[in-house]
Amino acid sequence: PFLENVVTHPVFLAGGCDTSFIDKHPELLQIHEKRDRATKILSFLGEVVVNGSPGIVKPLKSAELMEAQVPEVDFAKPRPTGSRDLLMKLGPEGLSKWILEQKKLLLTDTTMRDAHQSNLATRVRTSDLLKIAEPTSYLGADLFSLEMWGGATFDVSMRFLKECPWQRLHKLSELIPNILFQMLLRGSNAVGYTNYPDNVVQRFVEEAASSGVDIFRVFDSLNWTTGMKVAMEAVRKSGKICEASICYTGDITDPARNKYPLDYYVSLAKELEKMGAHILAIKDMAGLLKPFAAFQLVKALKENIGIPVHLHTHDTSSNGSATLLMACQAGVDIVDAALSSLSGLTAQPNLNALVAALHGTEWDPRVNEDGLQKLANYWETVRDYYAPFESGLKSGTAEVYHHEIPGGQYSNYKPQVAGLGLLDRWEECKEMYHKVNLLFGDIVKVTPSSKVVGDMAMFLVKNNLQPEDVFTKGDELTFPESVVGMFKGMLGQPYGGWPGELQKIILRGEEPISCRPGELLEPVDFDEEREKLEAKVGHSVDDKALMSYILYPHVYPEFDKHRQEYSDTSVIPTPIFFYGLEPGQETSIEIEAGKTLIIKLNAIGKVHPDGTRHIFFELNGQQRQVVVRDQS
Ligand code: 3PY
Ligand code: ZN
Repeated sequence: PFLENVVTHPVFLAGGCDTSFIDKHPELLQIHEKRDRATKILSFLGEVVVNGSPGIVKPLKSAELMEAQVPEVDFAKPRPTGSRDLLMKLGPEGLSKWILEQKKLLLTDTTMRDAHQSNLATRVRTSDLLKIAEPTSYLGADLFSLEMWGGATFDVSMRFLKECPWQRLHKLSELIPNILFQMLLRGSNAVGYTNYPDNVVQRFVEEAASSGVDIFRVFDSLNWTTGMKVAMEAVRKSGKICEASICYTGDITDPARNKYPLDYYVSLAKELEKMGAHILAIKDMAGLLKPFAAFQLVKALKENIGIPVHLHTHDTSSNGSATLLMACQAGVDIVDAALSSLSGLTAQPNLNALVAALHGTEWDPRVNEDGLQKLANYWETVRDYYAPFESGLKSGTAEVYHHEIPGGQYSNYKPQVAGLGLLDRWEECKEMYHKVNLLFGDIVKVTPSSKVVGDMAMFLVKNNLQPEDVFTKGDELTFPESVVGMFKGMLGQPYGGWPGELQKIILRGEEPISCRPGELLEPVDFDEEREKLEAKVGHSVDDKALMSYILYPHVYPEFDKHRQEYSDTSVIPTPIFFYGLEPGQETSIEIEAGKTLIIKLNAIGKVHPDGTRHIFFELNGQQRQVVVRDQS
């Protein structure tokens, strides 16, 4: 208010003041900026205190959550060199050869991406990743890679966590410069749920590569290699590692499930090798690859292709560790696992236990076991912060071999089902997922095709329909948009084609496409989109923000609005961010290096007749209040 009074004073406005000292002391204005940020943070905290966090039905008490202990590491010692240093030295082809020469089993730690996507609905926040980043670069230096970006993290970080995914990537790569960073890229769906024009996929890959991603695990949700071409070429062009995936479904050991036999996977792998993959990934997104099947598959792949094989599975059945060990015996080069405290259930098998099991064998990964335990201990405490996002699964379940729901989808499908008021019919929704897969012709189910199966299953349960009803009542039904799009060919072509009669019913006479959807989509005019976005958010945007907007045109502006209203809330500790403060509780928030706000909630005022409340805080010892509308 003081500053406002000064700058609106007639003498000041008439130019009667010598203000040149302000030009010489820019820090004066920074103080104002800092204050402003503090007010915005207080407004956000007031909002959480009064209205809670969106989507959290049963909040925890932040004061009861322990602070996670960051392991002590001697940072004065030089940082150990790691796989990223190797990539710089050898290049992607050289690294691929180096992998093949290793007898030891190489390990990818998925804790920072798929493990929390699968067990905690992708909710792990950047601040929790950053706190453990530097210790990870020392204690995990012998790991082959860290999967820490892509998949659902891009969307969820903006949509729910109000964080910038690019900032996460950038900050992590500064703190962990020695270990390869790996992301999951959904082919022409990039990090979204729909096909994007080719120039968007290309630009996204360029941007991600220059921001710190070293390995791109590319897949197509129907195993349609044509749909992987643009992304794979873009990765190769960026000079990074192109890891192309075969997505595993069905059961090669079950003669009754004969749509996807061993040969199917081997020829797919050969094709991807020809298309320029540096590494082949077996992407077992639902954890359907049983241990003996893993042995057969890996052995056949190693006999038929000349690039390394990297196995990704999920532990939903709790057979995951056995699958990894059998793959190891068959000669797999790299496997994915998660630090013990975030492993298991719908996520990856336990990395620490795997290391212990292989200790002293010919495949001994020779990593810092004690160091990995310390990292796992940190995550054990952090996991408690995210309890409301757990899937509810208490143990492994062989039921996954029946419903085939991917691990990354399971913890999302349940809240979606709950959102439709169908939680009491959860068992039915899982069974319907199975039935819809058969209705669709037994397809590969992974984002986004898995989402379409889920959408259709929920649609049928909600409307009290069975798959057979689609054939008799199809004309009267308004199918979910995602289902119509998929049958139109907008996610590509499934192996064996779509069931013809069903496709006709769903498309109502509209002709499906058989070409690559990207061929039909107009290239995006980036300058035009930038102008649109800048007009929408009222400020200039950089290339990364523009990319976020192009991929998520509705989510990005909401995220930007949050930033303008509340500033960068990713700096707020997770317990406070989700669950707020109790009266009398104090917290400290480092808004930037060396600048900390000490905030205490003093009291929550009564609701005024206009529906607002005053929230009384102490900020660095001074009384402050904010006004919040009570939504209850
Ligand atoms: C994703 O696409 O997010 C996945 O994790 C698929 O398994
Ligand atoms: Zn996965």
